[in-house]
Amino acid sequence: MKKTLTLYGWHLSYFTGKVLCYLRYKGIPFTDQPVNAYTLMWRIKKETGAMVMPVITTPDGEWIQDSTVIIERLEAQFSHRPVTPTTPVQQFAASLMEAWGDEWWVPVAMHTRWSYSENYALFEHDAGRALLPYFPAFLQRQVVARVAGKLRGMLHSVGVRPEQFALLNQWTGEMLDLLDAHFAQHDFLFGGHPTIGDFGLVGTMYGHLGRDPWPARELIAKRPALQAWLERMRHPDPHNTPTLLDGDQIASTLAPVFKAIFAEFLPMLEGINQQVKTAMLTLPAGKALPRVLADVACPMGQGTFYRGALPYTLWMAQRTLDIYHAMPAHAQAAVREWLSKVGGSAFLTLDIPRLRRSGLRVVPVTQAV
Ligand SMILES: N[C@@H](CCC(=O)N[C@@H](CS)C(=O)NCC(=O)O)C(=O)O
Repeated sequence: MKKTLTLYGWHLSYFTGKVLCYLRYKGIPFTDQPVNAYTLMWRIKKETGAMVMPVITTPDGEWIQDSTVIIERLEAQFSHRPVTPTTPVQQFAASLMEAWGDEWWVPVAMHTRWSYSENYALFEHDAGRALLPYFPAFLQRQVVARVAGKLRGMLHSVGVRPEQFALLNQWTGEMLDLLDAHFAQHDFLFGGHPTIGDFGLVGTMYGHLGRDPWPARELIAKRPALQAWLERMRHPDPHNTPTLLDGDQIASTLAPVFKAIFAEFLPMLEGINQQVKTAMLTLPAGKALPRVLADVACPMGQGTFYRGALPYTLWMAQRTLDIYHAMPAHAQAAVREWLSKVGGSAFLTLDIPRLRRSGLRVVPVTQAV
């Protein structure tokens, strides 16, 4: 039998949902393998350095971790139905949306899953069967309870704190309304087919908002255009040959979304960057930064939201900046012009120390003198 690519992950998982929707859209043959306890805790740990999902194995036996890297690698190999726009503003905006979808939305997903107890039955069922297939249900329940305990233990750090629930709920409702209004006019973020920006955004929407019963009913089903987009992301049409918006345009319905990104996500990146620079003063050369630093305060809607600063998030922003710096001058000018219209000029002034990814962490790259 011809060997295919294998995706190790759970449909419950944020970043597995992202890669799953990508693989389906591209029509790349793959085995959808719910990751079990042995593979997660032993094999993946050994091969990638982190106990994390998703991971893919290639037919050559290579293990690749990190949804962004997985998609980048597969894009280089499978050139049909590309998910990176070819025009500068859309390309830059799609990369930024990937970073925002991956990183900013994590507290929303964690809150809507763990603050509503009716979601637990699905988690217990799916995670139990995945972790310990063929084991008795009572053992599956026990092991899932430990995993759930670990995930609940991360809630405070990502900002899911009771005193912030009202702000988080309000922000989520307003942002989902903006996205619903956009998808009422356009099939995907930048036009007729999904781009890397849509795959970033679907991380939150696939497993957490779209499958968990409370948010699926209370947040998604009430917004039919958003729900229809999610359905297109879940079950892509294999035959359509769509295009993005003409003339490198960004739909006007996304203007308020990008304004929020620059008013909220950008200050978070600046706050993380300050902390990273301070931490680097005492970091031995070649060592990874801690996965989480101290709290960072970020504007969110009408309020201020506090969450742990993840240096990894800067690595995602660095990728977007790299795209800009690799562009020819006329393309950079087009990006700058768009940024100035959506309040994002300061994004280009982010002065991030060069970072290399290592699993879920990042390592400052020591400059040769
Ligand atoms: N940046 C990574 C993040 C992967 C990630 O956070 N995966 C979650 C599940 S959705 C996980 O395994 N977390 C374990 C942990 O944080 O220790 C990616 O894009 O793949």
